[in-house]
Amino acid sequence: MTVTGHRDELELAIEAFKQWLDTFVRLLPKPVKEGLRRYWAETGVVLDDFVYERFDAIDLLADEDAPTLEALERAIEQAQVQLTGKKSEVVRLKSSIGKLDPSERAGFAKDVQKLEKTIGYTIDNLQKYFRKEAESARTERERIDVTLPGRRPRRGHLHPITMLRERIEDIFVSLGYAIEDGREIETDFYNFDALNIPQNHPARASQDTFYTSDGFALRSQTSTVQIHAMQRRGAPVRMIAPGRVFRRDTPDPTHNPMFFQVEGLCVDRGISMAHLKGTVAEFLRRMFGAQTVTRFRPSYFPFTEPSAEFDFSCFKCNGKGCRICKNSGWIELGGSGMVHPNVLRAAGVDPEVYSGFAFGLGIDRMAALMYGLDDIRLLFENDVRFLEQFD
Ligand code: 2U9
Repeated sequence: MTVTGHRDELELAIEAFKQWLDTFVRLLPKPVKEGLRRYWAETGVVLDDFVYERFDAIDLLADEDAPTLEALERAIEQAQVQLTGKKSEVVRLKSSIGKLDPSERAGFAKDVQKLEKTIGYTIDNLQKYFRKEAESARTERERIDVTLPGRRPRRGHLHPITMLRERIEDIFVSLGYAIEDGREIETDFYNFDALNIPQNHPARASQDTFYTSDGFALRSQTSTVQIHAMQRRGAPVRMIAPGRVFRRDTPDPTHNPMFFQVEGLCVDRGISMAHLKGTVAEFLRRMFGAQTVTRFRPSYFPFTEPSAEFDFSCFKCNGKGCRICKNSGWIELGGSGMVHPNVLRAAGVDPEVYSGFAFGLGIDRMAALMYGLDDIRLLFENDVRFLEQFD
């Protein structure tokens, strides 16, 4: 191999590096170039003149075509491998030094080393800068502004029936009543017989419910809870039993096969109809305001004797007559009466010693009245657009 051949190859390697620089510089948008110049000024690095010269060349790229800082960082990494790696021209030239004529060796080796240093130093410097810039761009992109208002999770709220049940419970707890809960699947005995509704009694039809194949029934009223409680604790008792009940009704705006009730029971020595009237009237005053008047109308229930339905003066018009009370001034709410001696007996309480009153009302019916709903089924559809109005 001739001496000039080696020199040519060295020249070619220098040219290749300059070409790489040219291509690279063309990729740089103006602000990046300016940033790089500032970086050189600040750090005081000195690179070969031909590096600086290339940075003064015109900007060919429109900013929007500019590669990302990450892409530039990757381009430099590739160049490092290509220009200084094991398979690079510089390394090949270095390994050929030994084969040279000894008179050429020292001079050529010096020049190859100089090129190696120039490339290494330049690439190193560029790499440092672009790493730093790409990193701060990443940090900027991923920065979280902790002063921005947060996205607040929407808070839910209780179902309107639950809210109303809790209000009713609070009133009775303050009157000294316990709250009792029970099972929704019952035997015939607790749902009917114990409530003085024997087989073939016509009331079984109006309280028809759902049965399981092995003879259990979905409770049609929460009185079942009160029978259990009296059996367990005996008299005296003061309790309310709120809960879900079932009836074989065809759904319509005022009926649903599943609905909610509250029933109250007070059993003690000497309990009379006066206690019933006073308790229901007090409950309704606390519920609808001190001006509320209550009235009782004779009625019939198998489990109470005597029995009465109760109405209260309309909370909207105060008895004058309006759309809500259908111009009557009164709103019908529930049923009540003195617990039938047969019921006390079935629950293990001696009717010769104790007497008691009981009452019942529908929570959903009450909710429909208070919120002006024209269809109680809305309460059970679980449509959030409906429910969120009761926050
Ligand atoms: C026991 C004995 C008797 C509870 C009573 C009513 C009358 C009544 C209805 C109101 C509207 C049911 O939800 S509704 O359809 N209830 O008319 N409930 S007396 O009597 C009892 C309770 C427990 C041991």
